[in-house]
Amino acid sequence: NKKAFIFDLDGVVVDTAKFHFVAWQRLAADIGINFTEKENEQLKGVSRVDSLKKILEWGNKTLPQEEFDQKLIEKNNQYLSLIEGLSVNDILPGVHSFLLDLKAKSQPIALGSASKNARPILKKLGIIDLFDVIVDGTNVTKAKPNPEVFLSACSQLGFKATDSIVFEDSKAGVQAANTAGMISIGLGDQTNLNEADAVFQSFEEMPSDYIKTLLNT
Ligand code: B16
Ligand code: MG
Repeated sequence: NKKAFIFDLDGVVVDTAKFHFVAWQRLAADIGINFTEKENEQLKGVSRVDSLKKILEWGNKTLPQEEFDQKLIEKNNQYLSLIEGLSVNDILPGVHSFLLDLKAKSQPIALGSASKNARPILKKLGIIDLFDVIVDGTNVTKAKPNPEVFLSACSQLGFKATDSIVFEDSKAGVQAANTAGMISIGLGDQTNLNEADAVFQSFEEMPSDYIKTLLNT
């Protein structure tokens, strides 16, 4: 019995949200916008371009196209310097053993992330080889909650959407999985992720035989 196991990256495999936050906050401050942690929550799973659009909207500012593009480059450079030191120790609790358990059971594993930095991050974490398929911000055109990223991952693995399970920390990502007809497992805050089929605070909170449960759904 096999299923396609599809993982979001930021907030599921690794806690990069705090680095995105710092980088966006510096950028916002530069253009005179006060950017809060609560607003950052709404940028989870949202692409880089759309994130900047939202920040400008919240701050009631506009930027000429050239400056907009320049700001995106600055934000990413800032972000890349913040994640420079990422290592195996930054994998979120319970994720590594969960992935290894799936491997031991010969279950297919994919990444479904909006990030354009997904591959270098997985390399830094030392787990890129555990993923059979990687779909990230460099491969998709439609951002979550559009299901493109997850549908592409499951079809590349050769599975039907209804035989796929998505692990997500963002509302938009849970909605994408649901729209695709996949099983959605939320990681994080129950209130924010109430549309998911199941929610856990972290992988450590999952019952030890949860993979078995998922394989029988
Ligand atoms: P980048 P995920 C998303 O990754 C992040 O949650 C989101 O905050 C970020 O803006 C987006 O990737 C784009 O990332 O700037 O690295 O291309 O959660 O879909 O893995
Ligand atoms: Mg995420």
